[in-house]
Amino acid sequence: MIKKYVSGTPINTDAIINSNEYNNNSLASLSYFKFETNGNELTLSYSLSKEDAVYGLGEANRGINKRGYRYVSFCSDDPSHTEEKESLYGAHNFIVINGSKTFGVFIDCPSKVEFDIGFEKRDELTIKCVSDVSIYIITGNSCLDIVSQFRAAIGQSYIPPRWAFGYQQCRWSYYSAEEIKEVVRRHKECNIPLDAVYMDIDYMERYKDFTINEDVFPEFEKFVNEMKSNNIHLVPIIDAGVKIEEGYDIYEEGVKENHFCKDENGNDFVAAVWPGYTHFPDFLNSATRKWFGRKYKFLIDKGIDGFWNDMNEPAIFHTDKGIAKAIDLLKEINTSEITPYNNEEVDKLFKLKDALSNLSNQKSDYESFYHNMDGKIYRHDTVHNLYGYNMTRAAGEAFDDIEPDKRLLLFSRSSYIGMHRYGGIWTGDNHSWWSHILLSLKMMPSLNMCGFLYAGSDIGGFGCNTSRELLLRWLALGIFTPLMRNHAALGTRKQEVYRFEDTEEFKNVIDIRYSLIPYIYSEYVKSALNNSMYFRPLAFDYPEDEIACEVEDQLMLGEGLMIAPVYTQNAKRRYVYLPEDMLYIRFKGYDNKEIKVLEKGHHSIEVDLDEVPLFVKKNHILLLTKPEMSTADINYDKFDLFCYNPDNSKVEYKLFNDDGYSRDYMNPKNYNTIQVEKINDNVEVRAAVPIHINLNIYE
Ligand code: MIG
Repeated sequence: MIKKYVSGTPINTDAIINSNEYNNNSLASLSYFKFETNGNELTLSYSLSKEDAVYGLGEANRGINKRGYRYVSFCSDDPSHTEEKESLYGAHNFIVINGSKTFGVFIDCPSKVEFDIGFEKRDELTIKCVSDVSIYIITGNSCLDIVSQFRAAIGQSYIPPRWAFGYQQCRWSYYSAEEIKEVVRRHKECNIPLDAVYMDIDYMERYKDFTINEDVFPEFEKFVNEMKSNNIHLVPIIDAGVKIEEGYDIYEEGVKENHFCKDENGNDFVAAVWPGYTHFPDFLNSATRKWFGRKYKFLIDKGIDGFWNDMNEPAIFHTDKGIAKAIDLLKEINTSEITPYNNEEVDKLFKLKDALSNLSNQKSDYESFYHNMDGKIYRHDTVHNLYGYNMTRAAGEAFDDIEPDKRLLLFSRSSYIGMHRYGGIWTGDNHSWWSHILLSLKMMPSLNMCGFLYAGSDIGGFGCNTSRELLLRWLALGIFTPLMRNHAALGTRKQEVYRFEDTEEFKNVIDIRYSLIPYIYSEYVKSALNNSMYFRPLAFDYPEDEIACEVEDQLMLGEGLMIAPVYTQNAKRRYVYLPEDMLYIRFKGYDNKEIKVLEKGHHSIEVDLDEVPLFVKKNHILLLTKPEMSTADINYDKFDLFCYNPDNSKVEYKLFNDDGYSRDYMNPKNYNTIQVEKINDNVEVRAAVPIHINLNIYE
C-alpha cells in the first residue's frame, strides 16, 4: 500500500505518475517518522533497530546496505568518486528500511535532500529537506514487494533497442570518421563483437549542440549509414549548454523564443562550459522541452538512433561572478610584499588559489538563475535535481513523435526518479580503480529499485590509466550490465580492447556477453514490464539467510542467475557464498564450459582472467546462443538450454524474441514459451514456437 503525505505546496516533479490520485494526508498523521519543521526546513527521523538495513538511493556511494553514512541528493558533476563523497550525478530519494519494520519512503522533492543513515547517531535515520514536499510511504510484505509497488507508481522503465545490449566502445574523443572506422576495423580484425561506437564532444563544431564538424566528419549521413550497414550504431553526445554565438541557429532561436534560464535581472543566464559561454535551456518548461527535443531530429534524420546526454546537472565551469570574486582577491595582493616575513600576503595568495580552484559548480551560481515552469518562476537551486531529468525527457518525448515505431537508445548523466521512463543512465566519471568495479556493482540493484534498469559504468574506468587485468575483470562484470560500454577520458591510456596483448582473452569474455544476449534481453524486458528488479541484492531473495543478507559483492540477476565477479588485482580465485544449491557454470567460452552442481555454503572458486563464473538457481532455465559479431546476427532459432532440475519439476521460461527495435513489447507474438518436463524418464522440451534446443539437464 502507498500513502502520500503532503506538507506545504510541493513542486510537481512528475516522478510519480497520477500523483493526484492519492489522498493528501497531513504530516501529522505520519506514523513511521517523527517530524520537525524549522522555518522552511523539514526533518524526519526514525529510530533504527539493531537489525535494520537500509537499501536504495540509486546512484549513490558506498554499500548496497546504505546504513552508516550520509548521502546528499544534489546532482553533482564530481569526477572523483572517492569514498567520502556524499553526492554523485543523480538524485534518487527512495529507500527501503528492512528489519524490525519493513517499509519504503520516497521523498519527492526537487531540491537538496539529506539522508543521514546512522552516521551522526548510529541508530538514527534522519532525512532533511524543504518543508514543501510530498512523502510517499510504501508498506508491503517484503523489500521486493515494496519495490514493485513503488515501481508501478513511478511508471514503466525505459526499454532500449536490442542493439543497445551489445558491446559498445567510447572514448573522449574520437576526432574523425577515419578514427572511428579504424576502431571498428580493429575490433573486427580481432573478431571482437561490437554494436556501437560513441561520438564525444569533438564531433561538434566548437562544441555546439546539433552541429557536425564537417572537416573531420564529411558526408556525415553517408558515414552513419555505412557504419549501420556494418551493424555499428554511432551514438553522439549532447551537452546541456547552448553556445552563445551569433549566427548559430539554436542560440538565436532560443533567445528569440525565450527558451533559456534567466538571471536575477531577467537576462538569459550565462555560464561557461565546454563551448565557452553558454545559455542553459529551461528544460523545466514544457515549450522549451518541445523545442529542444525536436532538435535531435537533425541527427536522427542523418540515421542516428542513439544519444547520451551529458553535463546536465547542469555542470558549470565558471560564471563571470565567480571570476570577478577571484579577481577581487587578486587585486588585494601586493606582490612586492610577498616576502618570507609576511604571512598575511601569503594567506591572500592561498585564498586566491582556493577561489580559482573552486570556480566550478558553485552553490552561489546555482542560486542565481531561474526557471519558468509553465508560468511559475523557481530559483534553480530549489528545482536543481530536475534539470538532467527534463533534458532527457525532452529528448524522450520528442522521440515518441519523431520515431513513433522505433526505440532509440537514450541515457543521461544526471537524473531524478521519473527520468527512468525516458532513458537510462551511466554512472559518470569513475576511475580505473579496482574499488570502482565494486562500487558500480553495488549501485546496480539500488538503481533498479528506483526504476533505472538501463545502466552501466564506464568499463575499464574513465579517469587515469587502466591496466589489462583491470579491464578484463571489469568487462567480466560489464557483460551482465544492460549498458556495456568501455569508456575513457581524454589523456588516459587508450583502452580499446585491441590495444592489449592477447586479444583472445578479451574476445572470450565479450563473446560470453553475446551468448547471453537473448537471455539478458528477456530478463530486462520482463523487469521493465513487471516492475521487477533485473539486479537484486542477495538480501532481497534470501531475507532469512543472515549470511546472504550481508553479501555486498555478488548479485542476483533476472529470475534465476547469480553473479560473482572478481574485483581484486592478481586474484586467481574468489570467495563465493551460495545461499542454496546452484548450478555453477565456469564459462571459458561458448564451447568451453565446466558445469557442476555446487552446494549451498562457502566456496572458493578459481577464475582465470578470460573466464566468467555464473550460477544458476534450481528449476530455472538458462538459454545460451552461439556468439556473433553483432546483436543483429544473433540466431534466435537455436539455443543451448541449461537447467538444474534435481526434483524433475516442470519448468518454464519466457524468451522475448521481438524484432529488437519496434515499440510493441507487449505483443504476445514477441515471446516464446519454453517448457522442460520429465515424462516417463525422458526429459522433454517444448517451445510454443518451435526452435532448436540442445538440452543440458542436471539432476
Ligand atoms: O567535462 O564530453 O562524464 O563521459 O567523456 C567532461 C567529455 C565532459 C563528462 C562525461 C564524460 C565525457 C566528458 N564529459
